[in-house]
Amino acid sequence: MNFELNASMMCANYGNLAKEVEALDAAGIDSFHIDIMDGRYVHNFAMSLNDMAFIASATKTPLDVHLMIEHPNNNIEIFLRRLRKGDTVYIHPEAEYHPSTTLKKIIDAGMIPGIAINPGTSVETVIEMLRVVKKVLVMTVNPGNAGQMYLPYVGHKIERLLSMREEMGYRLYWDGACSADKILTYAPKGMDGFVLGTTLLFNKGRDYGDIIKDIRGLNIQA
Ligand code: S6P
Ligand code: MG
Repeated sequence: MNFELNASMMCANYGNLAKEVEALDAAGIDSFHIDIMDGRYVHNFAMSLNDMAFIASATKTPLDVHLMIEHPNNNIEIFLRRLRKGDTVYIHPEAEYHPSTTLKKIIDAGMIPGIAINPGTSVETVIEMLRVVKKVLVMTVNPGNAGQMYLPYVGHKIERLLSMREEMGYRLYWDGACSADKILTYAPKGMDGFVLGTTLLFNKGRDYGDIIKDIRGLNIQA
């Protein structure tokens, strides 16, 4: 079964970020997930511009940039300028007055446009944008931190997003508390990828390659 595994870089060891990028590349991850926070849209500060730019310079693997910032339209160019064609940029529609204007900037810059949908945000409020974006990041925890518990009420929305993905033409990605049982359940239903953080990938005292091999070897029944 074909699904992507994306490494959540806010969970990486910043003592040697170059080594982390190299080890994750060697492990065969499909993209680097970059959580940018501004301390306003979410209470936390995780990664910022220089972290993203360094990772973009250290690998040829795609970046998925998850902007948890207020009004990204005000300064999205400084991010886009440091990315490569084909990288993905997700915005949170609630963080913007005119999210489709911001999405157009992402498209015009040659990046893949995406929206991130918070646990408390309904499909109805973002439905028009589902036709514009190429990727949807469904948040299964509240944005702001790694290491949180999965919020089960999101399951109903995930089923709806899965059922609409072909007609609307987007790919669907899981972000938050991703465990093996979630991959076993949702990969066969058509989830296109999973962001891996502290739950499955980081701080395990195990080689990333072995962990990724174990995940790809899960007995997933179609
Ligand atoms: C949360 C962020 C996520 C986390 C990731 C961590 O605001 O968008 O990308 O970094 O979910 O994974 P885990 O397994 O620690 O929940
Ligand atoms: Mg994220």
